[in-house]
Formats: sequence, C-alpha cells, structure tokens
Amino acid sequence: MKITDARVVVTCPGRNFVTLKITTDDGLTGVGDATLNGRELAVASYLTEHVIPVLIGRDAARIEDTWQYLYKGAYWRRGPVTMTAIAAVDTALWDIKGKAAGLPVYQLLGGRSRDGATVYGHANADTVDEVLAEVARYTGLGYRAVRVQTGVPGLDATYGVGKDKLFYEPADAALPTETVWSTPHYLSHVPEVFRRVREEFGPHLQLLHDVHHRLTPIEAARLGASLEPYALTWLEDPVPAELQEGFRLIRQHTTTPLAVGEVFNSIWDCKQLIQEQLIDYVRATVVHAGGISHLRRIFDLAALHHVRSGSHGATDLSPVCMAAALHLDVSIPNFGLQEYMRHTPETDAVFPHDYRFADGMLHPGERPGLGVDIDEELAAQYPYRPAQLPVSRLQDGTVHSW
Ligand code: KDG
Ligand code: MG
Repeated sequence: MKITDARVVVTCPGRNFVTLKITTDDGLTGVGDATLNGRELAVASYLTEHVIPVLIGRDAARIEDTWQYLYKGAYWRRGPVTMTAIAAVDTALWDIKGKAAGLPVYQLLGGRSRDGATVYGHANADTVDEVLAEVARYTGLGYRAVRVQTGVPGLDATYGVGKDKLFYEPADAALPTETVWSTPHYLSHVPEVFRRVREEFGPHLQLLHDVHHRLTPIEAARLGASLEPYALTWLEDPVPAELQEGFRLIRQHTTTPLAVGEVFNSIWDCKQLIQEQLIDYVRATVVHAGGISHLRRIFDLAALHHVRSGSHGATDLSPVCMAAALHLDVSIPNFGLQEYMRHTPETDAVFPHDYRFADGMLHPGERPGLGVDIDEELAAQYPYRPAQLPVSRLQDGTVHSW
C-alpha cells in the first residue's frame, strides 16, 4: 500500500483550515488536519516543501515508522509547526489504515471504553445575567458540562469571550488587534460569576473556566482558592506553562482541579506536570501534538499518574481533528472531557463527517477510518484570508500573556 499522492488544501469557509490528503496506489485516501491558528501557511509550506516529497512511495501502513522518520529524521525536533505537520501525516495514515481494515479507527485503538465522549460547551457573555441565559441554552441542549466566560467590568474586551453564540472566533483581523488587561479587575469579578451560576444551576452541572494563561502562579493560587466553594471541574491555563514547576505553587494552595495543554506539542511539554501530578487534565490535542500516535503516548503517561484527557476542541481545529480526537476519546481508559465548540454550517459542509452530538456526548460514528472527508470543490470556493490572534497589554502598555 504505497503512497502515490499527497496534497495540502487551504480553505477559509468562515475561518482558515489546512488539510493534508494522502492517496495510496490501491485508491484509498486519508485526511489529516494541519491547522495552526494564525500561522496556517507555515505548516502548509512545511508539508509541501519538506514532508510530501519524502512521503511519495512510502508504505502507508507503516504509521509508527513514518512518525519516527519525520520526527527524528528532520534533526529539528518538536515545535508547533513541525508537530502539526507530523500530526497531519499521522492522522491521515490512521484514516487510511481504518479504511483498509474496514473498521472505524477507535476499533484499531482497542475498541470502546465508553458509550461516547462527554463534551463541554461555551457560555460566553458580557454580563453575568446574560451568561446565566447562555448556560441555560446549553443545559437545554443536553450538555452536562459548560465553560463559563464573561466580560470583566472596567475592561473593553476580554479574550475568550466571543460575540457569536455556540462558537467564537479569536483570530479577528489580518494584523493583530490589541486589548487591555487588568488582573485586579478580573480576580475580583470571577468568583461572583460562579457564585451566581452555582446558585442558579445547583451542584451537579460540571462547570469550567479558562484563564487563558493570564495570571502568575500566586495569583492563580488565589483564584483557585476563591473558586473552591463552586466546585469547578477545572480551571484552565491559569498560567503560561513553559515553567512546569511553577504549577507546584498553585497546587500547594488550592484543590480546584487544573487543566492545561492546548498549546503543547509534545510529551516533553507536560512530562513534569504529569509525573508530579501537578495537573488533573491534559488538554493536548491531535492536530498540535503530533497526531493520534503521539497523543496516545501522552494520554498513556497521564493514565499512570491519575491525569485525565481534556482535549482542546475550539473552532480553529477542523472537523478532521475533531473526528480523530473522538476515536481516541472513546478508546482510552483515562478520558476526562472533550471540548466542543461547534463549527459554522459552511465549515461542516466543506468537511462532511459522521460524528454527531446526542445526550451531551459526541459519537465518532461507525464508518471505516475517521469518518470525515474534505469536499475539495467546495473548499476551493473559499480562498485563504490572513487572520491573526489578538495581542493583550496591561493598562500601562506592557505586552501581557494570555
Ligand atoms: O487558537 C486559539 C484558540 O483555540 C484558543 O484560544 C481557544 O482557549 C481556547 C479554548 O480553550 O478553546
Ligand atoms: Mg483554552
């Protein structure tokens, strides 16, 4: 089963997506997501210039060997661009293997460990009163878990609080827009938001909150402690995670569970966090963490240390990534939650897929392979549009982390 063709499709049905499509000599095709928000063309070029030439003629069945070849053979290991490109190849080869076997990929990963992947939705609004209505929208749709984000009084705009409902789009302009951030305003506001949500929805709805890397460890410790009465399922990205031992400080002060990892691209980004049990959920995902093969390795390490999965699933991860994530989610023993931010109807039409939402869960479907494809004719109608993520500054003008 030799690879005879591989090509990169860049399309913008409302937002940019990069997809790798691989074809074999027996006519099978496989798809892999290669979207890196705001840096899409870097991955497209990495694949076209450096990866596709070495794929042609290789045995499509040799998934692990191809992964090692691309990772070790490049000499330059890790990094989001490299690992997203490797992820696309790995995902497409799992898709092909499933089709060759006539089985959905989750069966090749050991079969089901659960009925479906429990997902969380996104309640976003400027005010607390409005966000209560958004949470109700999700519980009405059958969700069992909701992430809650609001505007912060005194700040004009807050990253992660979308204007659209059911999804949000953070890459909002060809050149980065700028927003202003104040930690004191934020820290005094968030506990009141969760007090109101718990009061309205009771103790059983799973609640989550994303800090978007905006605090220092001691500030995050204070936030975690102040949220303990509201029993969050997780507090996400409380601090930037390059300094893995920085999480020790947060852990010493709070029992609020911690989730981190949407920007991780390798097991080395979370090795210490997992081995020291400094986090409760690892949010790495298929497209940015080296594909199904490498993400499974991360989740296996996590399982040894009582850390569960909580894969990133924002709109900038295409339906190809979502499908791949779901096959892993239903098969691994230590699944926690799957993020689900719905795509626009235009995106869903470009990427026809078998997965579906029911009873608060996503189900990967039973089609051989991943159960997702790209409609290349439709994709061609949506040319690439440059879009970047915003930059945040403190009130004194200092560039801030989020
Ligand atoms: O591209 C960045 C987004 O995917 C990210 O900001 C979304 O934080 C996010 C989340 O938790 O979904
Ligand atoms: Mg996040």
